[in-house]
Amino acid sequence: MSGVKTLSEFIIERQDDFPYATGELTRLLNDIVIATKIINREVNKAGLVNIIGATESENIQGETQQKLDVMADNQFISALQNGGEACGLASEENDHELIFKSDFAKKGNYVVAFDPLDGSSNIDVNVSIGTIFSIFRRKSKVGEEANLQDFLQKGDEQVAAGYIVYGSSTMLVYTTGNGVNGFTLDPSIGEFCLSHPNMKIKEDGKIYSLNEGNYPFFSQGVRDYIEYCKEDDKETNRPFSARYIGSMVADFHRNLIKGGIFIYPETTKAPNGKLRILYECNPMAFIMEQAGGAATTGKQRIMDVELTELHQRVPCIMGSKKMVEKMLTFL
Ligand code: AHM
Ligand code: MG
Repeated sequence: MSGVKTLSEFIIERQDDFPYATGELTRLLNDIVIATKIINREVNKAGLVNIIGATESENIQGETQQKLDVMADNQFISALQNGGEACGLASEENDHELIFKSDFAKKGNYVVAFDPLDGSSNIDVNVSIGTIFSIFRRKSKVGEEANLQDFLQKGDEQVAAGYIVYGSSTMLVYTTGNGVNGFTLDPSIGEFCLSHPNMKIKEDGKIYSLNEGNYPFFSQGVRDYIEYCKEDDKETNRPFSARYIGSMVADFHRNLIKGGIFIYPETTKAPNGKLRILYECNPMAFIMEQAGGAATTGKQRIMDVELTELHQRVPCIMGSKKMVEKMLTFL
């Protein structure tokens, strides 16, 4: 396979970049990759088998769970539970953190937070969806059971984060704090192959992505910024293009590649916005900053926010540095 670098080869090659280079994080990333390959397989045949549509249950946030959400969640749980590197996990689909009880798992050094299938409203309509993950070193003692505090760490404490976008091709993008690299799944060999080395977001862009239907519920500052995006001004490349898929992973991925800003602000209906910091905003903020972009709540850097709850929400503004800086002048 000359000229092709697989994700497994790349992870091993970069192992020494990790602050704790014992090979555990490498194995943990590999466990995650296996889960995502299975999820990818299921997502790809979603219309053929009885796996699209809603379940009869809701998650703790009152959202109806889709069958694929639950399938993806289960894939992650079993991959991490059996892997031995993680001592616990937290996910969008589980009300509370899941602490692994086996002696084997208690020796694990890491906890993982994830959104197994992001963009649930797009599942049934064949539009891109994604998976997001975030990895921390535990705070609790190795050998004991993990606890909630292991998950309530600031974004700055992440040791790795990534996402998978199930789109026209399936891509995995991740960082361990040494830049961002992207891999495309080659279905013929079942391997993610390095396709986007050292990803960098443009300093400035001309795409803005937000759910403008919420305009009446936005603050005056956000409304003013939207009006700014639509003004006609050749010198600053305006009007910008509006692009909004409704899958954070897909919107983020496009903006990362083309330059742009992704916004999910607070609204009068949702004073902290919609997106959850632990497994949506923090991992994406880590990737965004590592790619040279910026990620803020509008008031502070996302990765500086203190966490007090597992499913805590924060307003989210991330993308090309100059666009984020410009937006902040309106807020
Ligand atoms: P989900 O995790 O339940 O799918 O919700 C998160 C998604 C994001 O992917 C996306 O950015 C946002 O919700 C879209 O929300 P809205 O439909 O309010 O625009
Ligand atoms: Mg989500």
